[in-house]
Amino acid sequence: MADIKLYGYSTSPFVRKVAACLYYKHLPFEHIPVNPVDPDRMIGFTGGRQVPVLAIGDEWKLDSTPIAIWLDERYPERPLLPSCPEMRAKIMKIDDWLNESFLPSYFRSALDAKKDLAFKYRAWRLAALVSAHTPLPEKIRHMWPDILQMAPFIVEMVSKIDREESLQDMQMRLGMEMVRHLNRGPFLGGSDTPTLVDLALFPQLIFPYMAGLTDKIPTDAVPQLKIWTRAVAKHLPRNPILVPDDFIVAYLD
Ligand SMILES: N[C@@H](CCC(=O)N[C@@H](CS)C(=O)NCC(=O)O)C(=O)O
Repeated sequence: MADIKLYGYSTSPFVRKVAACLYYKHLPFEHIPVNPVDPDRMIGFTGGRQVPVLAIGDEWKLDSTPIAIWLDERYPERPLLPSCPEMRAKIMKIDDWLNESFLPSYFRSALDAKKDLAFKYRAWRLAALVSAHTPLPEKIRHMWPDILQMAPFIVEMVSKIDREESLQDMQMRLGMEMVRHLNRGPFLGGSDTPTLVDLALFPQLIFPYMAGLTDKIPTDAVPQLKIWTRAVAKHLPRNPILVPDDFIVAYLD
């Protein structure tokens, strides 16, 4: 089998999405950490700064969803997308919601945050997680709260969000949409097996808890979502978030 390499940093939801797809498909891969301050060193060959990048042998691809489609083409076992056209269209629609609304909402909460102590601690923790793989200069780590609020890709991603709606209303709406997408389950879109969208959403929900940014999984307050989280977890390793084990603060019960 060709060597599979996943380039990226664990703090990116799109990188974690691709990692979860690889774990779900039982495909061994090497995680190549990319320093977000100096991405060229590792992914200069792409001509850009965007992660995730997945390389299979001599070929490589950008963009989490096209990467997942490519993985299914190359390795059809344990498909990420259903073969039934109707179900596939449904999953792709949920994936659009994840890519365009749900995941960017996390970047909005960083951008709109007051620079209070709680925000600074979370930002410094994120810097420590990046630094665990690709050491950042101390000065850069200290500046991480400012860097998060200035990063051009974050500013650009958030500029596409309608900020007329308050952050709190947006988070509430997204939570309700998540429950609607779960349908009757057991997996998103009413699928019987996990798909790309479960593997994109799950690491995002558990990352802050496992990596020491929050002390709860907020969706655990909703019984259907708590059941769904544990059902997805059964298909993945105990630590599927690309953070070194000794940085994990809590595991799913
Ligand atoms: N549509 C892309 C989005 C990837 C993305 O936004 N990656 C961010 C990290 S979360 C990135 O590489 N930002 C650095 C940059 O673009 O300069 C995907 O699904 O993979």
